[in-house]
Amino acid sequence: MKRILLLAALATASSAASAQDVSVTLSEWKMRLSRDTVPAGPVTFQIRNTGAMSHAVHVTGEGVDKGTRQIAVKETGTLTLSLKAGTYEVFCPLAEGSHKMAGMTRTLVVTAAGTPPAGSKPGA
Ligand SMILES: [Cu+2]
Repeated sequence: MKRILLLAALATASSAASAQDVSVTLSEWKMRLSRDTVPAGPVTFQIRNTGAMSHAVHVTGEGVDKGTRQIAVKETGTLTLSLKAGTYEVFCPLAEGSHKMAGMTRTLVVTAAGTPPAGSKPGA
C-alpha cells in the first residue's frame, strides 16, 4: 500500500497542474464514481471501500489494463493512470468477475483535453 501511494505522489508531483481526481466508492454491489467524464491526461482514482468485504478496482480500455490489489474493508487506495481519449471500463475484478456481474462496473469516458464533456452542449 505504501508503495502505491508513493507512486501516486510521484505521478502527481510531475504533472501537478493537470492530474484529475476521480473518487471511487466500493460496496456490495456497487461502484460509484464521482464523475463519469474526465479530460485526457493523468487520472488519479481515490478509492474507498465502504463495503463489508474486500474489493479492488481494475481499469481496461484503449490499451490500458491495470488495477489495484485487493482493498480491504474500510481501507483506501489510489491508482494513477495516464489515460487518452476513449471509453474505459472500471470494475471490480474479484471472485472471477462475479462482483462485476453483480453490478460493480462503470463506464468512464475520457475526452480529448480541452473538449467539453459530451452531453454539455446547450440546447440539445
Ligand atoms: Cu468486489
